[in-house]
Amino acid sequence: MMKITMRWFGENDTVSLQNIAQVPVVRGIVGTIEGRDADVVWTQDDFEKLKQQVEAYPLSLDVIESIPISEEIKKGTEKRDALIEIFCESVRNMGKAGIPVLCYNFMPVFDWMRTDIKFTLADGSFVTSYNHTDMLNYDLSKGLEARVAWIRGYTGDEIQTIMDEYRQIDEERLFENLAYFLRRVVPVAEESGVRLALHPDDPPWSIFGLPRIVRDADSIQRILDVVDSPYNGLTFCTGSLGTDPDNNLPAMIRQFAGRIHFAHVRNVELTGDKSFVEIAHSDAKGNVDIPQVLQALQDIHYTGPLRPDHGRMIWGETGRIGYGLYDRALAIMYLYGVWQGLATATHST
Ligand code: DNO
Repeated sequence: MMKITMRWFGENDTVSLQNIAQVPVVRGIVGTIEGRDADVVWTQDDFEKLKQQVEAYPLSLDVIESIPISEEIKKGTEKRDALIEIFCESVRNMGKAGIPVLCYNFMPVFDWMRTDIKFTLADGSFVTSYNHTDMLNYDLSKGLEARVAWIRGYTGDEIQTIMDEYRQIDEERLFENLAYFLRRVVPVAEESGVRLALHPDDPPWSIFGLPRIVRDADSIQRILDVVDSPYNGLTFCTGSLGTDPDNNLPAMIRQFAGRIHFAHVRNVELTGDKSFVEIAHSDAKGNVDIPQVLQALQDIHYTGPLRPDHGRMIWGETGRIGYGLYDRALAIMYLYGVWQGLATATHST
């Protein structure tokens, strides 16, 4: 059986650990310390404190999502070695605290990106959505307001500076910089007993002209091959990879068996070329066939942590879009039910 977990953002989260502990079948927490800059070491004490909070409930702290990676590392500037060492020190401290999986991403500047963070579905619920034309037409000189994914806002001038700095960084350079990072960090992860789980780019294509390189079976395989160690692993995010109709998710899961250390399960409806809205996990309009995804995870004997990813905001719930309690709890019951059904069907044939 995989281990069902839920993401908890810490004491400021509108969803409490008690709320989470009341969702049947949830056994673990995906934790973080919000607002930490990439030049600060996460101490063993930080991790132990988080662990203690979680373990006050019948829950364990299974994953940290995420320790941020400095833009200097992504750009490969001369400042990167010192910053990689800071990252390594945090990984060592995580290992000392006994937390086994670290989810991280290598997306330049922005984390997950949406053009609308309050899209109303036909059922009246709120979700995030992405429209590629809107992204292309966006006038960056206006700046970008703070969003759920990137906590701070950017002025037009700041954006201009960032774009200038990234001008030299094409996909190949970004890949080389990721490879440089992995060659230094994976050995530390091995020694520390912390499995690295790279999150795919969301969405898995270039935005605002910035390169994105964790997109499909080939690009991911190439990254896993840089250091051929189970500690150089993947977060399998169905919502990110599932926005590209060419990605065959069950086949990718089978291909990456042994390297998937964390699963994010979510559904998206494709609304045009490179455009999508998030929908309920069980919604048949979705491009993600969740039963097939879970079947593939069973086929590779996946026993790691799995969490429902973004849910709809329903029943008047407010808070961090995608991360309310109600729809994620519904998703958990759906995922668990499907998983159990598949497992029983496999055993009885
Ligand atoms: C979105 C999340 C991502 C993820 C990071 C991983 O809700 O799945 O933001 O946390 O990209 O580093």
